Amino acid sequence: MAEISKEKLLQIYERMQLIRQFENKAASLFAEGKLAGFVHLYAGEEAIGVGVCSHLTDADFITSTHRGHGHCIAKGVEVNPMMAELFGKVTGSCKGKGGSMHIADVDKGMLGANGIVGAGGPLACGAGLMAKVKGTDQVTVCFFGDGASEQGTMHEAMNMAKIWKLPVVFVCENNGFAESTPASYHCAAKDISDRATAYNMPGFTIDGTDFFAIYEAAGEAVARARRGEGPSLIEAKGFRYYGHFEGDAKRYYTDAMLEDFKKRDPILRFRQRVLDRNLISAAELDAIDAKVKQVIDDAVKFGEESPLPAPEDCLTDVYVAYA
Ligand SMILES: Cc1ncc(C[n+]2csc(CCOP(=O)(O)OP(=O)(O)O)c2C)c(N)n1
Repeated sequence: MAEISKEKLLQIYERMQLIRQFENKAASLFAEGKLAGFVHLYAGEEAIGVGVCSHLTDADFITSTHRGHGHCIAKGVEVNPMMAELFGKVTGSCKGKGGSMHIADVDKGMLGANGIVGAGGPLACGAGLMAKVKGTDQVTVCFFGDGASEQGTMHEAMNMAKIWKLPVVFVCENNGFAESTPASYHCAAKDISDRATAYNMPGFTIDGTDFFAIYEAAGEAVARARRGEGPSLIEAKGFRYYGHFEGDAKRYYTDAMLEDFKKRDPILRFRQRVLDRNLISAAELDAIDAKVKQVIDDAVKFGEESPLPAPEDCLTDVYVAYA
């Protein structure tokens, strides 16, 4: 922790709060019937996205999942176009044609949320191969879930990344469930990171609610990739507060589990740690909470007041023109 400046710690806290408040707002907007389509929320996993993306620049890439809002914010995508995208408005990141599950911002290196479980692995290898062929030092992070870890695509991607020594960091966000199926049921391995051995790459399992553990592990993996030493696999074990998607009855969550989640809340843990060490004052953190609330309220207003795409533009930006 000593090497993280106060300025950066404040930025990290703000990003995590931005994710939390964006997701809480998305949940209430969905409940009010204002958002169409599927919405999968990332609240509870903030430390993973932010801990990893804190080591990346706009020139680096990430691939995401169906639970992609947190990855977008962690990578620096603006919340106004994100919120507008959820509303399906023309000012959205994808001009309102992608929705929650397809938010992308290539200028920020966010290659897109993705409804196909396990699809991010091959995409990350593509971005990694591009960086390798061009000789840049760009790193690609592939976020994927515990459920996705069972997909053949992820195994193929990890094998390919290793044999071609691609600058890719595989980050498995193990929130304990694939939809309602517990990881203990669907996963034959003790830890998903054990599979790194099969691909002859470094593999670690860390606490996905401990920002500082993630920051440290990701820092090493990103540096290794940037030095041209190839891929790594990080498994971050945590939880998600919300159900698989908004509308999920969450019958697989017990009261005891929800109590346990609150005790391990990654934002509260971060807050406690910086307060205990007198690195940031409670007043400074509270000021960030208030600022973020305003940013989110403004984003909702922006989204609600923006126009819908014109009907005649229905097919533009959907298919790539073939010249
Ligand atoms: C190829 C494919 N198979 C199945 C689905 C249906 N599906 C959507 S999300 C999901 C579970 C994903 O679980 P995990 O990878 O652990 O991510 P999490 O939802 O926990 O973030 C499944 C099976 C899909 N979208 N794509």
